[in-house]
Amino acid sequence: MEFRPSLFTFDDGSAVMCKNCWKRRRPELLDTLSREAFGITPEKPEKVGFTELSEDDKCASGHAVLKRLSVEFETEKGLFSFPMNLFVPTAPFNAPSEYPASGAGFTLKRSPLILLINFRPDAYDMYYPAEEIIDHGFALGVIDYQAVTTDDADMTNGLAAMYTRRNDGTDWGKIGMWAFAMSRALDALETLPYLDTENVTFIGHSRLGKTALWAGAQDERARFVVSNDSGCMGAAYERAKNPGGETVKDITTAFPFWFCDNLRKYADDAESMPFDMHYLLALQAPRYLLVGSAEEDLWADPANEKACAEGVQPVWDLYGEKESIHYHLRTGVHFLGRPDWIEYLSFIEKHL
Ligand code: GTR
Repeated sequence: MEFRPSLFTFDDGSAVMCKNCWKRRRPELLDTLSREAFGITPEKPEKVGFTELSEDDKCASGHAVLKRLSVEFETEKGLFSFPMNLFVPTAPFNAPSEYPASGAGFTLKRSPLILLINFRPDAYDMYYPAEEIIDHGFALGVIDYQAVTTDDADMTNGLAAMYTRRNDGTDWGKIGMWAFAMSRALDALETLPYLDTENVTFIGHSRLGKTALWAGAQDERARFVVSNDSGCMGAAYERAKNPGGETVKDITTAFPFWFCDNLRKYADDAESMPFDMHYLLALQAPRYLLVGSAEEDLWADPANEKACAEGVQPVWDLYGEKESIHYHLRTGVHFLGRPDWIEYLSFIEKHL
């Protein structure tokens, strides 16, 4: 028995040898993570739309517009919506006006999209240097995670209330719901001509880094997936934790509602899990995967984030991709700040 479940062994025991086999292995990994970790995601809604609530054309000293949108879609129990802030860079003054914005006097520049799932509703916030991201030529969509559903055990508010629960251990947890919102935001934004949705990035920090990874695993439209300090049940292996690292027991005790109930079966015995977090990282292949850690963030177990990011390279090898996984370790503590963004933006820019 291998130390960790093998990425390259089908559930029936046969070997995954090539790129085509990997395409059949992928749904097995998704199924395992759905049933045992994050819960089963509802069907994609048929139609997703949005309403533009307001537009600020003086944002970032005129370098961008800030649109406040409401993303809307049908669920099992009726219409659901959540707010999103969308920054779109404007074209230089007097540039040809391909995508005129409603305010006139400026035009929107077609821009690759970064979708950030964030901790707060503020349109300017300490987790993202908005102007710098805009100046690098990116549009930025920001979702306030708790406007989707609250970060607690209450399954009766927001998106949590919109689908019937089966109570069989596989009902989705809050991470699954936040991840679902990221994909629905992308559904809505995909229709906008001024967004380059061939070059979409999903990004999140910490619990929202876990969320960005789970969203990227399920939604292959994200060409870049960034996990910042996602740690336990994110980018870090759960077996053989390093001293100070958060364990499955810790996380299912403090935050059981982030996951499906089945995960709790493994609280005292992570070794018996039918997966480890290389499943989650491998599901990003062959796209670009960026994993960031911070030296002092021992709770997230940087060494195990690095080992896991390196450990999945053989999946990218099937595609002949040698430079698509980017690991970065910076000094300091648990945070998504400017140095992290600069690292990610420069990597993404090189691969647009
Ligand atoms: C911690 C949690 C981590 C991490 C972090 C965060 O308390 O144990 O798994 O997600 O919260 O999201 O800031």
